[in-house]
Amino acid sequence: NDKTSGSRTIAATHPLALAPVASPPATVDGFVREFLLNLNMERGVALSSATETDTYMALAATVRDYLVARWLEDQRRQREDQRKAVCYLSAEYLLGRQLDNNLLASGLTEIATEALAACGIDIDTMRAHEVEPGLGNGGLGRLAACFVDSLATLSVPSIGYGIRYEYGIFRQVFRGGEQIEKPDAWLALGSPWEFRHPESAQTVSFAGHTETYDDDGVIRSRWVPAWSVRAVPYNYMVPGYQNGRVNTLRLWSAEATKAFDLRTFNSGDYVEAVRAQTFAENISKVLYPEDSTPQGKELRLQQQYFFVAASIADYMTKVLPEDFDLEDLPERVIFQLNDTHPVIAVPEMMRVLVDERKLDWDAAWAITQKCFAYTCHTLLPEALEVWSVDLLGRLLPRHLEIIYRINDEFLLRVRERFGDDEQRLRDMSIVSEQRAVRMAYLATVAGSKVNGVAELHSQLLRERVLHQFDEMMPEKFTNVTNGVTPRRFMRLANPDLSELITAALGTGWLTDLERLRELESYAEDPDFRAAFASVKAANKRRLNDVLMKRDGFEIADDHLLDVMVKRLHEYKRQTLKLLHIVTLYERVVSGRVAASDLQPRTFIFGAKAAPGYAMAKRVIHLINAVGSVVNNDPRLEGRLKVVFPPNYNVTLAERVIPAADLSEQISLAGKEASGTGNMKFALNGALTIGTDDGANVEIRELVGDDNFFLFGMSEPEVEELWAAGYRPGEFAQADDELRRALDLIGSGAFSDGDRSTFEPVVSNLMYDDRFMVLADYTSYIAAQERVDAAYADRDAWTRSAILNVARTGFFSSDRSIRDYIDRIWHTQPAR
Ligand code: NTF
Repeated sequence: NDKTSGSRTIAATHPLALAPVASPPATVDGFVREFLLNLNMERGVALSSATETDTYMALAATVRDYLVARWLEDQRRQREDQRKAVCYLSAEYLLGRQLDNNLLASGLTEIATEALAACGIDIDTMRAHEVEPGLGNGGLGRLAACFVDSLATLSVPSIGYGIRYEYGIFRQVFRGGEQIEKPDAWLALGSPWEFRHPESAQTVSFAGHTETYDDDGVIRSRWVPAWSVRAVPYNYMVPGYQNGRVNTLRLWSAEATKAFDLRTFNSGDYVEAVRAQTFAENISKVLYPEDSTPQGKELRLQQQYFFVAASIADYMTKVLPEDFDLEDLPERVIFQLNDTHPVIAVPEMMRVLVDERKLDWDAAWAITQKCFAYTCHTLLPEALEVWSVDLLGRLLPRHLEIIYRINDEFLLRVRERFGDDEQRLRDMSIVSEQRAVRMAYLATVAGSKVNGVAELHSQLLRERVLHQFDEMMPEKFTNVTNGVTPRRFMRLANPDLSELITAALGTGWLTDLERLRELESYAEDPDFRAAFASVKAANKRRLNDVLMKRDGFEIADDHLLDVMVKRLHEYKRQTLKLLHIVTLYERVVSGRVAASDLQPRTFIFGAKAAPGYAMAKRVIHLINAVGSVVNNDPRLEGRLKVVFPPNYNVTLAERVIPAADLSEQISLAGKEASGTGNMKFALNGALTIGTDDGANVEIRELVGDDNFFLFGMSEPEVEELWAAGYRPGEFAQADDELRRALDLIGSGAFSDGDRSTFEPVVSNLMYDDRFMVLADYTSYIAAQERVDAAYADRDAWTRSAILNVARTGFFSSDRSIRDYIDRIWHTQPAR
């Protein structure tokens, strides 16, 4: 096992063997031939007897074949040029389906469509056959996926490192309106996009103890671990958009080590050896389904260390040349920490440099500090990861020692700078008084830069969450506003709009999204508006077809499509949206408003709740309960519909977002770090109703107040109300309709008269309401009335929608990556 074949040099003489095999010809004939080769030679089946899985696998392999030569060439060049590279460390990559994206990137969509048709295969069936890899929870994981797309499109030498979870985010089903979680066996039929490389496996160790030893007169520490697992890499190609560039995403899978087996076999316990195997494989078994609220579970820490230790070892031993001078490491690589999940990489790098490479501590620390940068994705204090000293000491004893030393030296610097301010020292200590390691602090101390993900978020990070760190080292703090890839979320998700834009602007805008500005003048052109409106209408019909087939839901043509899709979390305030729906319903059933006076609306929800998050699950139940009452009450004359398709994922997002008229971004100001769904909606011509939170602030500034429905308290107003003592009941007293809506829910109207089912939701709002739903209700309802009024003038609405598209090119993830390069990474594109 130790004798890998990966690093030996092969002296080839045949001219054909001197370079990678050329890509198959990019013609229909070439594609058909390659496809049949894969089907016959790899799958071992004839076209006449092939199943859908056979043809899908052969198709994927064919697309792969077109990309491989470029991929190998890019790797060769990087070895030759050794340009500074980005190692993006992320515990999540929410990739979405691969086939269409890879066809688009390689410019093969038309050829493949024709080639398959000539083989009697409908390419749409193939698209639908793919199970999306759901290796992420929500925004954070999807952002990582957008970033690897942009990194490749901008030809940035980079590797994405992560975990190949055997089970991704759970599949959500509803039973009696309640969420049930089902395992996501996305690998059941195998994944055609990956290359497994067992010969490049890394060993990752855990537990045991540390000791000192005399190394030729130098006293050194070393770690004597108790057990280890093998980290086996699976490589995925990440093609840039039609630029011939192919980057690598390397996801690690845990397997049992031979050494481990041997030890147990020696003790004669066969069953124990097999159990050990399962134990090892558990590490990459399943994605933790918590979003914005970490689980302090041991297995979770194992996952984190597992993937960063493997990634650092991979980079240091396989990517770096052998004789590399480690002092130059910061000129060669930057490890970007995607939130705190990979922060254990910091002490791991120190361990490698000090214990293994035998650098002295100060030199190692100087290098490490320059090689890491940290992105924070939250403001919720409960979302900042901490690990108990006990757990760390048990699982990673050497890392705990290193963390203590980093902390000691840091606190010395704090003392030097601020004097013996004991309170400050306690506040800033990486290890808290509760004997917990604050991973965000460790990342801030270690990283060369710390960035938030939207202007407001970065500002609040500096002013609140990391205020004392900002006082001490303001030069570390910066902002990089999030972005989304226009390839997936415009070109693929909204082909008709893309065509309309290309007809107006020509090509090139997909990689230069600020060019959407040129659409501003088209907003004044009635013909263009008509064309834009008919694209939206077609997208609604397409969504109708998808939802009809998927869940039996109908989307009426003349309804305003009002969409709230995102994880279920109290701070995001799905209950505020619900209170709006219940208010409209109550107005009609109480006779205060005639159904015929309602603007017809369909409310779409998509949301998964963390399986252990009871309140979030109850809200899901309530949405479904309100839906089944509202959808079936004849008094509404079909003018309000609630549609909650289960299992919202990237694939469904690609259908829902292009059809939306109204985008709901209604978190309490100061709670949503950025949001990225908000960007996708605006870029697809939905108007936003939103608070001044996260990237909403920047969206509103760009599109203008006339094209955005702002409501709710600002972040300073939120703070002020908290400080004054927030009593939600007072808001219910002050607004008659709010009280009626709450009473209706509490009365059991949506639970067959059972008052207890949703009582916890109502009393939580009345007596606790951490996220101030009731305080923002009145302003929200008023804003919704402005929405109805605006929608009544459909042409003016369309004009606003076009201006949303025209003015939000800023939110391309290409721009985000350029900002990372300018402000943090300082890398150059590949040759
Ligand atoms: C999420 N953070 C934030 O809640 C979103 O506002 C943001 O758009 C995305 O990150 C991407 O930056 C998290 O999921 C976590 F884990 F950090 F809380």
